[in-house]
Amino acid sequence: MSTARETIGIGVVGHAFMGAVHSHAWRNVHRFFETPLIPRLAVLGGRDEGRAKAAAAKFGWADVETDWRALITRDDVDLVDICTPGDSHAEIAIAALEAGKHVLCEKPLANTLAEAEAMAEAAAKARERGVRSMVAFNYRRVPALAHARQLVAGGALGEIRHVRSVYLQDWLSDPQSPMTWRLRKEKAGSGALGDLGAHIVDAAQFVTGERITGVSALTNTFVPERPDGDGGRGQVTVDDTALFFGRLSGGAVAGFEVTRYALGRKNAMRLEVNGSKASLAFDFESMNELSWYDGTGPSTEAGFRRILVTEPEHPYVGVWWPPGHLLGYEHTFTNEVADLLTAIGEGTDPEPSFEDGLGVQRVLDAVERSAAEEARWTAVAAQIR
Ligand code: SOE
Repeated sequence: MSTARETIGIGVVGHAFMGAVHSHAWRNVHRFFETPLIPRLAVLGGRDEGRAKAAAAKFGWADVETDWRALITRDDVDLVDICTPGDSHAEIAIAALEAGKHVLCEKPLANTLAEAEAMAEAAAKARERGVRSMVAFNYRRVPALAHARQLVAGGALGEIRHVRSVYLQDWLSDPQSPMTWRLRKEKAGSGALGDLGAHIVDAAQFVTGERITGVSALTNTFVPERPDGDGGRGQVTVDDTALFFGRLSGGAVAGFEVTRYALGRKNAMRLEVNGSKASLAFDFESMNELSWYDGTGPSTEAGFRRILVTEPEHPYVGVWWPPGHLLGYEHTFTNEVADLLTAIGEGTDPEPSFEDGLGVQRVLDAVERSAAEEARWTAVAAQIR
């Protein structure tokens, strides 16, 4: 491996689940990918100094800051990675971009459409100064989904007719499960819709290369209050589930369902695309596989077959393990930051951009407006670029 690669100072804000998985990615990425830049784990941000220090020691960060404002202006930080709840994304991202720092921001891009618009505008201005930004839709970096996109783009499916995607979890099924920030609108923006729906909207648009142009939606909150952990009860102010269908710009129809109440489904992020020549299907719980049906051959030999997406020719796989030696959730983040470092090093725009994140936000916003009027058909405004 080359020793001449430059380093880039990283500052991560937040050290819970996403902070941990991003830390893992930053630590390892250059050991597998020949990225033009090597991350320097400069500083980890967290409001509680003791907890931030413990996390920094565990994940290998050189220093901590308890105030994100101090973190984003440090000279040893070139890139700010935002792993906080959605209520702080816009403020941190815009300030970091204005301070000349590249930004990676967890999904969904923001809690509101107005915030997402402001972020996309700040990203466009920063781009003119060579400052890059990316929203962290990590499922784009699952090799099987990246491969699915290539198959669609290469015409292997023919004309796309149906897209169906669900994202099912079950961690809220027990009404006694306690409150968390994810159930408070002021913190999380929305519930299953923003947390899980953002992923499948992005995945559907990414794999098909098309845009959702309108939706009709229903949402529901099954358990309106939960134990707050202090002996009291807290109000759940977000959706527990969202169900919506829509049209794609290429003429296909699409159906989506997200929930945190599908008992037995732990992280079932699924996508199926049916075209005029073939169908493909993906399930994150078997993330190294794609199901593939070729509709062009003799019907007597037709049937779904399993493609094990672990060949070195498949996207991202070549730097990892030999065929059949499976990848996991954490690899998607390492693949993601590899793409980001490559774009920054080469002076190109990483994807998905904040504009892409805004596009997803527009769909989520249309879903909420439609659901507020019991599934009224609601158009999704076109992208700004
Ligand atoms: C929780 O529902 C969660 O961690 C999401 O926030 C992530 O984006 C998803 O990858 C797994 O589930």
